[in-house]
Amino acid sequence: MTDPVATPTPDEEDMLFRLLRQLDTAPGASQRATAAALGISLGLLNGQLRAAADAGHISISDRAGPDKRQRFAYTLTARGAAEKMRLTDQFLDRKLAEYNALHAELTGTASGLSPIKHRTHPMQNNLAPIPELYVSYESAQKLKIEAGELVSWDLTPRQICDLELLMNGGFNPLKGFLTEADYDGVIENMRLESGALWPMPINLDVSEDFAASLEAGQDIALRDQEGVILATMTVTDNWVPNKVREAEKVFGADDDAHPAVNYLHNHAGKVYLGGPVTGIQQPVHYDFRARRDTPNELRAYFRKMGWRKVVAFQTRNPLHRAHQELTFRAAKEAQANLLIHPVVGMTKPGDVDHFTRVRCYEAVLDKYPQSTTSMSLLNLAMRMAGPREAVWHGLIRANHGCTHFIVGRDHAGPGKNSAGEDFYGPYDAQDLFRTHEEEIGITMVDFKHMVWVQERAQYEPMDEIQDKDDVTILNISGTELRRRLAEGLEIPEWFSFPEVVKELRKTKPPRSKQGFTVFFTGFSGSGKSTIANALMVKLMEMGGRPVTLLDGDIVRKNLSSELGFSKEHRDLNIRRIGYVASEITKNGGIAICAPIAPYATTRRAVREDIEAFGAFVEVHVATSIEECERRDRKGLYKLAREGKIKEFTGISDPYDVPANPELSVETENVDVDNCAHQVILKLESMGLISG
Ligand code: PPS
Repeated sequence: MTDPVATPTPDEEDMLFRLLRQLDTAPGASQRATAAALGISLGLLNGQLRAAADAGHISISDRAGPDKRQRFAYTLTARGAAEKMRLTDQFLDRKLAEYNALHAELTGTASGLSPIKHRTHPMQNNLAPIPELYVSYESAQKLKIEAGELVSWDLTPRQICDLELLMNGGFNPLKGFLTEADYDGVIENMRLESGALWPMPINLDVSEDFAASLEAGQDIALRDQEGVILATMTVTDNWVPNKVREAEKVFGADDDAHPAVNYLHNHAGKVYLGGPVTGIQQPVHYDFRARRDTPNELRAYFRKMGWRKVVAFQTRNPLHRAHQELTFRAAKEAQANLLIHPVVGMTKPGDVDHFTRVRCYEAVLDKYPQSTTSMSLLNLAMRMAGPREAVWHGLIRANHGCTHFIVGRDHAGPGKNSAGEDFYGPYDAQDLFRTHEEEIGITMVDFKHMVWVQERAQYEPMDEIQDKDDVTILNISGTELRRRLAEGLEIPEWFSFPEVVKELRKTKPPRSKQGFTVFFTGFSGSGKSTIANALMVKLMEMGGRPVTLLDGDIVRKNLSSELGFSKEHRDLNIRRIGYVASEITKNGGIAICAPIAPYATTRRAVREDIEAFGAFVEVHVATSIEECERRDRKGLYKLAREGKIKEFTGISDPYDVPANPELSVETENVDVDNCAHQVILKLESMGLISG
């Protein structure tokens, strides 16, 4: 005979309801805080938790708390969530009955209110709230103080973006940075250990020294760049990844021309940490606050507006007429409302900055029917991983409550590889998305390339044009648009909106009015400083923009006076020069740098920093080491040969000859004036100075 199952008493049900509600709102709170919120003892709470776990209402995972003592996290299971919903209805019905009785007692009449059948139909999946990793406000205040004692990691800009989407549910089902097992699955077959689809490794990459200082299971605080604690993380996994494998599997090739592969090898830390995250607060954004929404805020908005179908448009570029046509068509095809969902976290190096883009989006938004379209900004750090990225974007948009997602031609494409070919086929992203569409939980609205058909004065998908030979097909590529902006040329009305073009022209004045950097590199004594000085004077004579010379020797006397010539110190020295030059470039000035800068990777990093704001002109002063040694103007080569100066470039230290400098100048048998003139001609040909 089986034991009769005891029916719970109303008090027991009430207790269970309050417990589930509390664990749902503050799953990461300490037992003490949970017991206090429920007004019961710790002993009683423990009994309740055990019973709820036995009944399958909650799952318990353990982790070391900030105080390093064992601590548990509680998550409502699907059964627990359903039970909470049932008990909520029951609770509301009871309260209503109590109210009706009171109303009758006080007024002698019925209140007229009748029980509403709450959620008789479960809330539409994409509109119901999704789990976040934040603790309640009260717990966050406490945890913040406790976390102040923890070892902390200062997050990089990319990690801040990742953390924000982890915490607010944008990366649901991730509960933290990937563990090693999850990472392996994601790399190999786009699956977490649980089997769930997830195409992108989301890791906390750190330095070897920091990783070595941690114990297994240790809690760390994650801080933003101002030192604000955003979250704590329990480090369960700590490993050195095989980055070549990651590059090949995730990005399709171990080629530094891919921005994410370059990031992986040249910026990301050598060690990865994995483990669950407890969210304390959102990263602070001072810009466009009203335009930023968490997944749950967007879901609530769609609920409120009654938007049952929403098609999302992902973009990292300003919107032009082709985009508008494409989004109109997508909304019509899906019979859905439209969400313009641009990425404002990190996009492809060299993209139009997000401040300008958002101003452009706002101008275009006026051209959409107001009640059908909305815009929200997504603080995502893109990887430009084409097909995998499209699947990832789909999952993120599904988490944000969207039902449809536009995937166009070359979605999140990184451009050309180092052999000058595309990394991915133009429709690879659509193909991979289609394979996983059901699991992603969002319907793809695929689009072919949109082009302007002059005779019909409208945009049409290229593959739908039947009379290609009889009509004039026009298109302006991103590269062509950049060229027209850089050279101050006309941008036709059929291509973009006057408001957008005006915004773009404001931030992207013609090249001859932008800031830029001339970066000389070469051996000591090659003639860098002499040519740089001559160039400076010539540019000052022309006038128009302030010119600053950051000469190797001068920098080492001022900015880098404490540094020596180890690889680490040289890199630091060059990064400092790069930083100053990028600030000058950003503010419309001309920076001339003349360090040895022997390492190609460091020069590339500086190039990237500067190209975000203006042109970077690398000039290799290609004087041979033999000639430099023969000149030996400072007597240093002699000392280096005698071993009195160690790590001397070209004698006892390496120099990576630039592979693709904008200009290479020979100084043997050519005078300084001529060398400087060659640079001037180069600047003219690049449109940086007017002839
Ligand atoms: S680096 O590698 O770019 O950081 O070097 P840089 O700051 O340009 O070096 C500036 C000058 O330092 C003198 N010097 C040396 N150069 C190379 N190797 C060693 N070990 C070294 N020790 C001192 C050298 O004269 C550099 O001057 P110029 O001629 O300006 O390149």
